[in-house]
Amino acid sequence: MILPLLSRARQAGRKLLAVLVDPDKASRSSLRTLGEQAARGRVDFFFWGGSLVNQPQSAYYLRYLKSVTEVPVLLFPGSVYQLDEQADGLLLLSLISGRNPELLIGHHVTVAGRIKQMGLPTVPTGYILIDGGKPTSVSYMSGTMPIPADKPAIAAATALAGEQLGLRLIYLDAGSGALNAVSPATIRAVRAEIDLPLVVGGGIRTQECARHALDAGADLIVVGNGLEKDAGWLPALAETVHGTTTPVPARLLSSRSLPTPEQ
Ligand code: 1GP
Repeated sequence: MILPLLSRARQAGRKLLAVLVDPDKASRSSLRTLGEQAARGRVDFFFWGGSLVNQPQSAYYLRYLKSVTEVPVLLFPGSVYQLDEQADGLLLLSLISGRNPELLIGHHVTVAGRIKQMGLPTVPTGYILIDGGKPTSVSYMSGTMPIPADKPAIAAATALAGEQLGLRLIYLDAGSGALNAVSPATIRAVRAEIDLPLVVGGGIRTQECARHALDAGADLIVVGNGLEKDAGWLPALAETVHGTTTPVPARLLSSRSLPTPEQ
C-alpha cells in the first residue's frame, strides 16, 4: 500500500509530507495536537523513530497516536529494537552512504524472521546521509561519515547503485536538527539519476526550504524538529507541500519504469 501510493503521487506530480515523531520526546498532548493538525492540513505519513528509543514507552505512544489519527504510521527505526506491529509499515533502511556492514545487511539478517512473523509491510529503502553542517545522532550512532554536502555526484552515484540493487525508495537525510538541509543541487543530481521515489529530510524548518527541496525533485519531505517546536506550523507547511507540483517526467509515463506495486 505504501509504494503504490508513492508511485501514484509521483506519476501525478503530487508532493507528499511526512511528520517525524521521536517516541522518546512524545507526550499524549503533543501527539493529540499533531493528530488534530494532521487532520486540518494534509499529512500523508507519520514516520516513527529515533536514535535512542525506550521500546515500552514507544509502544504505548504509538498506540495512542493510532487512536487519534488515521494517517499511516511508518517505522523509521534507529535500531533493531524499534520494531512494532502496530505500525502500518516499516522503512527497511540500508545505510548505503556508509560502510558499516551491520547497517547494510547485518541487522537485517537478525530481524528478518521477526519482521516476517509480524507481517509488517516493508519498503526497502536506500538511506543516504548528507552532511548537514554538524555531527548528527545518526552519523555518531552508525559510526559512518555522511556524504559531503558539496559532492552531489557522489550522492547521485550512491542513489543509482541503490536503485540498481533493487531498493525501492531513496531517502536523503541531513540528519535530525541539521544546520543545513540537503541542498537543491544534491536533490537535483539524485533526481536526475534515478526513477525511484525520493524522500528528503533533515533541517527543513521553513516553507521556503521545503519548497526548494520539492522544486528540486523531492517527492516527499520529512519534517521533525520544526514541528516539535511549533505544531501550529503544520497546516501552512502542508499547504506549501500540497500546492507544489512538478511536471511528470516523460519516462515515468511508461509503466515499464515504475516500481512494481507489491505493497
Ligand atoms: C531526520 O529527516 C528527519 O531523520 C527529520 O529531520 O528533525 O531536522 O526535521 P528534522
